[in-house]
Amino acid sequence: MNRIAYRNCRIAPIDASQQPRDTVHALVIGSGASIEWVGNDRDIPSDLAITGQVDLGGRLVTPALIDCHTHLVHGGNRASEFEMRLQGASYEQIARAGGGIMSTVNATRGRSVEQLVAEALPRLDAMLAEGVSTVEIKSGYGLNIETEINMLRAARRLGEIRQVRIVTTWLAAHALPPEYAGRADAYIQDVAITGLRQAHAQRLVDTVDGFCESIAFDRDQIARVFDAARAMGLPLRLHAEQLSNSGGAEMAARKGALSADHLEYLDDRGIAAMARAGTVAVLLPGAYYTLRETQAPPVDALRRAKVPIAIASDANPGSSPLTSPLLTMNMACTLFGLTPAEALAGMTVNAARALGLGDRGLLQVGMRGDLAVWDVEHPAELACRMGFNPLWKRIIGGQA
Ligand code: DI6
Ligand code: FE
Repeated sequence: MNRIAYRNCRIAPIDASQQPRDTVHALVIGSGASIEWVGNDRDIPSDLAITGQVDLGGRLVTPALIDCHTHLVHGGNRASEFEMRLQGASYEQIARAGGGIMSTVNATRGRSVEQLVAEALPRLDAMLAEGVSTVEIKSGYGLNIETEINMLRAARRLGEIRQVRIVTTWLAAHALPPEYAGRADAYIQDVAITGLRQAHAQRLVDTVDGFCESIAFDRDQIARVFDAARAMGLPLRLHAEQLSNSGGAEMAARKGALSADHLEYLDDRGIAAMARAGTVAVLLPGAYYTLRETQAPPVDALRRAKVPIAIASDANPGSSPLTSPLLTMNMACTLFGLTPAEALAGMTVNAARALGLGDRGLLQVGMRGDLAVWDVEHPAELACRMGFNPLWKRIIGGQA
């Protein structure tokens, strides 16, 4: 039985009013991968039978980061659309002209699982290098059953070849492919629901998502996918209120969704429904930045309603080519007005909650020993700097 004491560190408080400086902390992690003891370094109980010690040199420790909303697996890139948008084309115009999500679908359909893994790996590695332990990855660039399933196979494979927990999400209701033009209801039935049954039978699906938007699917169509998912016992999330208000967040909350994501156009009804249901608000500043949106999500109203706020990269080739959790935190503060402490909670405890994972995101006894050790004085530095990575070490399940 291994039991490692990680000593001489400072633990970032989730509440920013507490300073991390004064106390020298230690954490003890057993071979069951969970935190068995945490407290003042001087007070480690002598009867804990510690088998090894690691001196963290007074560095700052946070829970390892969690990116709870990504589209990391896909073929190709969309740099040409970046150029088009710089010349004035809008995201919606590009999508309606057959670019956007569909251009990535065309690139993804031709790829094998191995190719999808190889293309996603550098993106995943960029996240891990910044202290990430857990990444959610969605399908949604196949839009046929075979490719949607291949995307989730690739996501599962990534979790086998790197030390990271991958949460997979079925997002076939992401866009309507041209072969179903004018037949969105048939697509929902034939691909989004039938494919979900098949993927679930292969244990490839952890959560189910949809894109509720005028350029994608309406509330009733998404609700049908959600009802099928609920019958399979799968948790729900939703891309909602990103470009307009279509009442998606309210519908998702009523169906008990773990999270509603984007939310720039969320209204009071949606907020109230989310507060009632305990649905997490996942804010995605990378998409807001990339699309140069001007309407920010209603952060103050979410705070007042006590809706938990998570943040995520939304890593995808079009609206958010962002694979840096630290820059995500920076953008959440600068663009949406989160405090650095809210940004950190948004990438740890509240991100875990958005994924329905109760075993991570906090440095408490019983939680997983997933730590990020940083060469910084104060946790606010994590969100303050841009393009600089102060990670010293990632410790996953107690293993450095
Ligand atoms: N909203 C997003 O931000 C991503 N999907 C979605 O529904 C963007 C997908 C893309 O542009 O490729
Ligand atoms: Fe997204």
